[in-house]
Amino acid sequence: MKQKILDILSNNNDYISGEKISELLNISRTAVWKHIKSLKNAGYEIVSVTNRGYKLVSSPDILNADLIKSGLKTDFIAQNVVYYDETDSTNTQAKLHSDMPDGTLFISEVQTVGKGRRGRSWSSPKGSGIWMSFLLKPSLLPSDVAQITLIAGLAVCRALGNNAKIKWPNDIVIGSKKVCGILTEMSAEINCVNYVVCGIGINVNTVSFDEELSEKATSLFIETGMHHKRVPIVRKIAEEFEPLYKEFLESGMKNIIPAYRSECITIGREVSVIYQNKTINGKAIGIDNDGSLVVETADTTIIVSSGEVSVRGIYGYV
Ligand code: BT5
Repeated sequence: MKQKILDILSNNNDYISGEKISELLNISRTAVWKHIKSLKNAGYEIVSVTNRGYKLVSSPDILNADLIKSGLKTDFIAQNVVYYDETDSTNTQAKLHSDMPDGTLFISEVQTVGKGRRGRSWSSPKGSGIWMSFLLKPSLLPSDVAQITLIAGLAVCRALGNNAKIKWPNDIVIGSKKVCGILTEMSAEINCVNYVVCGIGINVNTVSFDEELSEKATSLFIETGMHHKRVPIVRKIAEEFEPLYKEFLESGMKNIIPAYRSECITIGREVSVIYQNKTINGKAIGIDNDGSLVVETADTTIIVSSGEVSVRGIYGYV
């Protein structure tokens, strides 16, 4: 019932009377008042004016599953949400609960064992970031799964705004620092994918980083000087991700790549590709139609498919 009242208040820009709410929900006005009181206790700022009613002024920055799902414009992405106050890693949890529906979102206030690629760790402090994973069940060949990282990157980039750009394949940067990292994992047989977990970590309101990260990491707060609510960002990512993902499952990357290219800052840069333990220096000259990076070296052109390599700009982190 509390959630229903919240939905009514959220969908109303003006005051709405207690009487109207009690009619809509078929409960007493005292019940309305009690629920409003408990919402206020939970951190919602709701003003009440005699003869006018109630108005929601602001919501607390909590990652509430209902707030994420309510009115979300998706068919299946994040329509089921599993929330943790604390967990080891949302990717690990998604894998443990792979029987949950396609599109399930796992999200946590804090991760104690946040994971990056190849055994690296991901700093996921309490309350200041978005640590989340989508469980996906696509009909894909295992070799095409890495492209989901690219789609998620594009969705995050659009959701973050603030000139966020993609550093191929799995980083989102603002300026020359990393604001988000993506880790896509899968369970597969030789020719078929059982499930995919696409994990997304975003530094939202991080005020400062430990010394080892401060040179290469940034947050939305650091870049904009403003606090950002996390739930609207999570919702926007889900809403941006779903149409891209559907398009990808239907027709591959070809219709997505033009948009991807325009957000990708790696193109045109000198890069150092770490490939099968060898470092190859060259210039990233493009992204081909399946999302691979095209690198021109002194004597040849190599096609580097996502998931195989790390790319570090030779000049600084980007
Ligand atoms: C990544 O790996 O960038 C993938 C990060 C994925 C994190 C999400 S959070 C939700 C889900 N659950 C998980 O357990 N993981 C996913 P990689 O490209 O390997 O980058 C890792 C490197 O980034 C580290 O070695 C650090 O140098 C740096 N790093 C660690 N924490 C960071 C942070 N919060 N912000 C920016 N850089 C960070």
